[in-house]
Amino acid sequence: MSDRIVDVWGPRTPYSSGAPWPIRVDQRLTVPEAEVERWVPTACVLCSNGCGLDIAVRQGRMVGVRGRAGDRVNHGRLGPKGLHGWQANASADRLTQPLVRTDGRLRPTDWDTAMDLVVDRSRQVLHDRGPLALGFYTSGQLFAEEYYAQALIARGGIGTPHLDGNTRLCTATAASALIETFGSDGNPGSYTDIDQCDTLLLVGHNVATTQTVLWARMLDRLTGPDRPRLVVVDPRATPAAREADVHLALRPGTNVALLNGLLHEIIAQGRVAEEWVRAHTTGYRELARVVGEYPPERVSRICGVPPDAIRDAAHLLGTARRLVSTVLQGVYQSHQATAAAIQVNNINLLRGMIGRPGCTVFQMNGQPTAQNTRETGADGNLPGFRNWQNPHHVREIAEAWNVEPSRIPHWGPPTPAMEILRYCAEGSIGFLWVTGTNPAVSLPDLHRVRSVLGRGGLFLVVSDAFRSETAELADVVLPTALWGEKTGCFTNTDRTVHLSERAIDPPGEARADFDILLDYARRMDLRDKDGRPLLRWQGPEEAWQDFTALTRGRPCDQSALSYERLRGGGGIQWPCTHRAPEGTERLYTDHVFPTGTDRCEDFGHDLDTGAQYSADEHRAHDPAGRALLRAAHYRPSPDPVDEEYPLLLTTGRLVHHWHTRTKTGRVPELDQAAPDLRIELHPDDARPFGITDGDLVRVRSRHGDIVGPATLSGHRPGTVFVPFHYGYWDQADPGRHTRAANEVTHTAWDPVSKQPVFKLTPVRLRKVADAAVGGRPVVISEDALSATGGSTAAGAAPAPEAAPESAGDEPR
Ligand SMILES: Nc1nc2c(c(=O)[nH]1)N[C@H]1C(S)=C(S)[C@@H](COP(=O)(O)OP(=O)(O)OC[C@H]3O[C@@H](n4cnc5c(=O)[nH]c(N)nc54)[C@H](O)[C@@H]3O)O[C@H]1N2
Ligand SMILES: Nc1nc2c(c(=O)[nH]1)N[C@H]1C(S)=C(S)[C@@H](COP(=O)(O)OP(=O)(O)OC[C@H]3O[C@@H](n4cnc5c(=O)[nH]c(N)nc54)[C@H](O)[C@@H]3O)O[C@H]1N2
Ligand code: SF4
Ligand SMILES: [Mo]
Repeated sequence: MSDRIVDVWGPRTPYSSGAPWPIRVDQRLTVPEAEVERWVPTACVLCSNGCGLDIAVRQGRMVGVRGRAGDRVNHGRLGPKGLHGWQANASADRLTQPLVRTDGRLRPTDWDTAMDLVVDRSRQVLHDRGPLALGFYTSGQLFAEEYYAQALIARGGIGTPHLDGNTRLCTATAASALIETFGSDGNPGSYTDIDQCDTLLLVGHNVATTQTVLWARMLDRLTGPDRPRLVVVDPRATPAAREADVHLALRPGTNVALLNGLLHEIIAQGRVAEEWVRAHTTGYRELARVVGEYPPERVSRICGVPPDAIRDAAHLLGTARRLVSTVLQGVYQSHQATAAAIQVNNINLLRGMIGRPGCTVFQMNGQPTAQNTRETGADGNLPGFRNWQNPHHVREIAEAWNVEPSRIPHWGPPTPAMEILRYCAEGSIGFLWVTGTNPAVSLPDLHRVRSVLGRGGLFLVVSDAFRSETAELADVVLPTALWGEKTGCFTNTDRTVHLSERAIDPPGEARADFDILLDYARRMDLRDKDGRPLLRWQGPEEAWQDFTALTRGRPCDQSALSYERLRGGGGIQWPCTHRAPEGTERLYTDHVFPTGTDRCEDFGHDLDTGAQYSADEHRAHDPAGRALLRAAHYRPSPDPVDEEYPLLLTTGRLVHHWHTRTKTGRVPELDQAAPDLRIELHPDDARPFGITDGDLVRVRSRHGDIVGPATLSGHRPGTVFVPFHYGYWDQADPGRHTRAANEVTHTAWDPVSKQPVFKLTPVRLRKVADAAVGGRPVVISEDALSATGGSTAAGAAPAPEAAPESAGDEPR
């Protein structure tokens, strides 16, 4: 039996550049293999890596999983969540009946009663106040067919722009960064680029923890014969940072300065691929002018890293022959999210390292199906990566849906999640349907979120498989099927699409979201302009056919990607067309980008203010197929530390838990590995308060506070880290709100992507109790795990010391 609880990445299978990543099949069964009746193909939905796996079924129950040896993503491997997470499906406390609030309490009822109530309220609000009074807040964890149904219902049926996903909290910046640089969403590269690169740059991406199988792939290269060089930009000494040649442990919130510094040095060291840049990009002169103001000494003062470390890192990037860069939440959940993410694109572009084997940037996804939320138009854009400001694009959708173009809201951009919440707070939205997300734990500033979602004038519908903290606030709770209990497709970070087949039945009366949405559309009597039902599908396959037909000719063209093709295979990368029926490994191999005014997904934004450019502004400088080098100056966080709140809180993830733990908290192996909140402090910050390991401490911000045991494993003085996984559903007193990281965070977002800032909250500390008295035990910490992370190859330099925090002439 594989143990990925402690041995998170499993045994090393080193390989060299260009060789195939060796196969290693990870499997976990709770019955003898001979007793397995069926293996049902799917992929893992516990992160954006999308590892191919088969579900073992016996007597109508899941009894295990096995990584698929032939899958292009994982070559058989599974991580801790992939191997164990499926057990949550069988928890005794799954929702099996709809619940409706009567006399202040949620009580079980039948589907007709619940759906009638949902539909009556929708109609009443629609009739009395119009489509703008209805909102939909969805997920990055449903299937493409389900999002497409939501997009059709909200944008084509009801006619509201208020549809967004929790992808707004997750990878809105990935989409923005790709669109602003390349004209369209969709990662250019392929995981096979990791097999071929000679240099890796990880920016704000704790890959060893959050995409364990991807890290296993990187680690197998790092322990192989021709080790790639590794540069890590992260304030914390993550497992990847400990393997790095250069670890730039920057002050949180200073990404733009640091990346400008790297660009400055790449230019100063004469490492620009000048001819390529001239032929395939625009904006070099302005970029060079701006980054010219970021010599290493200045950057060092802003970011708190030694100037030589910046030079060393730039030297590695500048001498790379094949560079893969990755970006995730350390960038996306910061105040200059899009501006910073774009600078990583710029590094690859200045080096001409895009659209070639071993050369790419990954603006990473987090959730398993976030890419589909974006492709189907269930978040801030229109289906098929279409531009809401392009009348031709709107007409294409209107024709496919057979509705008037005026029905589809396109007078302004689709509403981002934080704005939907604001409309709920102000009362202009009176009906909100939440599917597949738990905002009462995952949104910033939970005091506000609870009061908004619990507001009397808001009718709240929640579709979930469990009675989450958000479900507790609902007027109607609809019990849903989970992964493994329904069929649909989803797409990972490197554009690999998998078909996930139903393996078992959902418990009780739980239903697939797809079926619930179809039922809603039918009961709402949503019709096209000829009076025919708007959603005419019998099952998800027909929805998939319609959706993929609508992608024809767009960058995410999946018009040849049928269920049939997806069956039995190892995942197929889009674009998948009749000309490329096997899929497409890499985008932009001809170095032509979808940036033209008539083709692009968006006309772009001012990176400082977020102001949207118009078609005319875009056309005046039509990049016509060139990638855009966009420059940005560093701006200090608008919410800086001060004497009262002298430390910076950054929040994020632990390896054993998934988000608000509705799944992983119900799997004993995962739960026991990390049973409770822990507050990671640097010993220097703990000392003045007499705080030692395990002591109970309070972390307070201007917005709220939390209490938990300290662990003195912090790497950077002045930085506190707290995982955001722990809410209240499994607490003895769920009304005591002192555990979720988002009690402390505040409402602020990136001006371009509108993604909330979760990584930068000024806080102060206080000791509450000694470990012996009130502290709770800290079980498996990630530091203990990293000991198993393979050897550091010879030649790897030690991580440089951080510069003292007090140094610096820069405003903070
Ligand atoms: N185990 C596990 N895996 C997951 C998930 C999970 O919940 N659990 N969730 C999935 C999802 S949806 C997502 S979005 C991904 C997120 O995956 P990651 O982005 O890798 O994870 P995070 O822990 O949110 O943050 C990443 C890193 O950002 C660093 N950071 C903080 N501030 C800064 C800064 O100013 N600059 C830089 N450069 N770095 C900074 C933090 O120290 C942290 O190590 O993980 C996915 N995988
Ligand atoms: N402080 C802080 N906050 C953060 C972050 C951070 O780093 N720090 N990260 C942000 C990010 S990147 C993300 S992605 C979010 C994640 O935040 P959430 O989206 O709130 O996280 P989950 O716990 O995954 O919630 C998913 C819900 O959907 C349910 N569910 C699962 N499958 C299905 C299904 O098929 N159908 C339906 N209807 N329901 C289903 C689950 O039971 C669960 O209640 O959190 C964000 N919040
Ligand atoms: S890396 Fe992600 S997709 Fe792969 S097994 Fe782990 S959680 Fe699942
Ligand atoms: Mo995410």
